Amino acid sequence: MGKSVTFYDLQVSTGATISPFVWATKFAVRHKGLELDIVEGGFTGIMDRTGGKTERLPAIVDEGKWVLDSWGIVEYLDETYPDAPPLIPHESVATMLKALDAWFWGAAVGPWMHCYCADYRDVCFERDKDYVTRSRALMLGGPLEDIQAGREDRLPAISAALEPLRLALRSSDFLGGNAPNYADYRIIGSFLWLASLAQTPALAADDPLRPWYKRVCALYGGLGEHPGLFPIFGLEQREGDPDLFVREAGKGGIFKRNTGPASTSAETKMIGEPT
Ligand SMILES: N[C@@H](CCC(=O)N[C@@H](CS)C(=O)NCC(=O)O)C(=O)O
Repeated sequence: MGKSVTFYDLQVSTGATISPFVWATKFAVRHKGLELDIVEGGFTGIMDRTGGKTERLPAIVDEGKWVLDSWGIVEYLDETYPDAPPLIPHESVATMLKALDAWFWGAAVGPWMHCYCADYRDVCFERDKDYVTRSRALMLGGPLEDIQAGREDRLPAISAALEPLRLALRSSDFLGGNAPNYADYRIIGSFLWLASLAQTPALAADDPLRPWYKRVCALYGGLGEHPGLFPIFGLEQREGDPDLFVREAGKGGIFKRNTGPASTSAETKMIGEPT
């Protein structure tokens, strides 16, 4: 057993972690070769559990030092353990990940929250339900059942919007290339947030993201394979729904490599020669 850090978890009644920030950080700690010494708990009592150190999780304690905030913890881990594989191998990864993560929250996490907010409350510990109902209704601007209603009409378009991620992961095992880095952990954190609560799947059974999802979940002895998680793949396309994903691999833009006129002649035939 290697060195461990004290890790303040945020769980639901199945015992699974719910927060995308906490999930990402669990993977980050394990990436550094450290073990997780979990302090269990749900949404209420965070201040009590942490001795007044924080209202939000994740938080870790390493050799007596408290470190707060998912991004703060990643910076701390890379600074403190420079000999272990880097989470952010180059500053460009941090910059691009911030763009990717912001896109993903706007395209998926926010819209999914509006599709799953009652499931989110229902999966919480009994003692957390009043607080979660109240706080999430304020966050989302209405009763959770009303906001979640009609989700079957919204889920297909959310799935379709994830094409940029599919394009990248069709030709790469990980967002980190041939090995995972913090980009993978950050994005899988949001998928696992969904898996911790979803009572109906959000993505097609044959979604091209599925092999990557399985690959990342299997890391570190199956860190993302908690038995309390629900299936997120299995959404069926109904008549009138948009395609849940694009079936053929990327053809345009960055994926359409110019190797000389033979590679562009068909297109030239269609659009005509420059005059
Ligand atoms: N910026 C923080 C955000 C953490 C955060 O918002 N955590 C949420 C869970 S997703 C939390 O602790 N919520 C407690 C609550 O809702 O009372 C980070 O990256 O760690």
